[in-house]
Amino acid sequence: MTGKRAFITGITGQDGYYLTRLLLEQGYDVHGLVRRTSSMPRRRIDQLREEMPDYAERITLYYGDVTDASGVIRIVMEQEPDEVYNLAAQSHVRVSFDNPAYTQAVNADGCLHLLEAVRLLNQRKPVKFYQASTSEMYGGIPGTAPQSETTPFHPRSPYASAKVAAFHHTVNYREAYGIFACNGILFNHESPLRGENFVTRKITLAAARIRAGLQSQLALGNLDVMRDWGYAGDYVEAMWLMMQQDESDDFVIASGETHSIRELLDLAFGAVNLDWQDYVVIDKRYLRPTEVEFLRGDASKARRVLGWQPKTSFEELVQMMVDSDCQLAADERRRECS
Ligand code: NAP
Ligand code: G4F
Repeated sequence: MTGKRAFITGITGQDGYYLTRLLLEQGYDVHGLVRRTSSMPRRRIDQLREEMPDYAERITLYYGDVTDASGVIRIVMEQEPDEVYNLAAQSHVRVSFDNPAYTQAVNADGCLHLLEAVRLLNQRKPVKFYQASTSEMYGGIPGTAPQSETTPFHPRSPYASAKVAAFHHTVNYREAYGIFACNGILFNHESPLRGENFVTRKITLAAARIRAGLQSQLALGNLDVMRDWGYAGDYVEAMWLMMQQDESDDFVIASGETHSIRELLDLAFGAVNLDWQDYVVIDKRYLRPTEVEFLRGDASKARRVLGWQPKTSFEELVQMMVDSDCQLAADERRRECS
């Protein structure tokens, strides 16, 4: 047991699941912020509690919302965590064009509220802060050179602009108040627990459901983009490693490879012996007013300073997601037939 206490916003999300799992294994007590909704969207945390029954008692959840500064500050001051991970976000880039002000409130102001809480607590005891920054901040940078910590930002969506603001808030609190505050600039990372409206999961789920006879078509947007995709389970290790350093800093976390959506389609549909060209249609609803065409990260600083590198290849990631979605499709089919 480390006896350490972590506070995670966004604990119900994909990364929240993997980070909570890692921290419990490291001996932490994990405290998490959950939003009150009518439908209780806690399936990932419930899954974790079932998978790790001996650790279930060490997860404590609080109702709250990062847009509510008073609530966030009260929880942090009362619980006195050693480490705060701000993963909460309106995390869908396309949706951010429809809800720009809301995205700004959650993704930028939410971070500022957490930083204020950390600044106040830091007057009482040392506390470390992690901000979930993103490769989307590089956005429209021309060319195909890998993006590193020194690449300038060029946000191409309300999501990315808000994340750039949060990035700078984090750096500013580090410089102004001397608090331990770091940015993980994470490139796309996926898993079987990825939200179903992100392109990887949308594709692996569709491949599995089409194979099982549950779906006949897959509607997608822009197929011409390139992304640097990694496995979320590997990437949360980098978050934790950043927080174990003596000095806070900002790190790119990426696989260093880039792949097209067509390659992703080849792999996912190939894994279930189908040809995606027979099923994919283009739907303008999924296009974005401005697009991020090309992402490939240079994580050499993380390798050098943190000793971090990804363990899961792109091919293994897609296979893992297809296998999991085939299982879900089989369960769905059984339910339909019973
Ligand atoms: P996710 O699955 O969409 O999870 C987002 C989490 O934020 C959920 O727990 C969500 O709660 C919570 N949330 C949303 N609005 C909130 C609010 N107003 N107050 C409190 N909580 C709120 O995203 P993810 O993939 O795990 O990503 C985690 C973080 O990393 C996000 O900040 C994302 O922007 C960033 N990021 C992700 C990637 C990636 O490729 N996955 C790459 C770079 C950066 P509900 O369950 O109630 O919706
Ligand atoms: O899977 P996506 O929605 O992820 P995107 O936009 O790259 O954002 C994700 O990664 C970021 C890190 O770079 C995170 F910060 C962010 O929170 C999120 O996790 O889309 C990937 C690409 C885009 O270029 C999109 O235009 O896929 C293209 N795409 C094509 N058809 C589609 C679709 N994306 C989605 N979601 N749905 C489609 O039907």
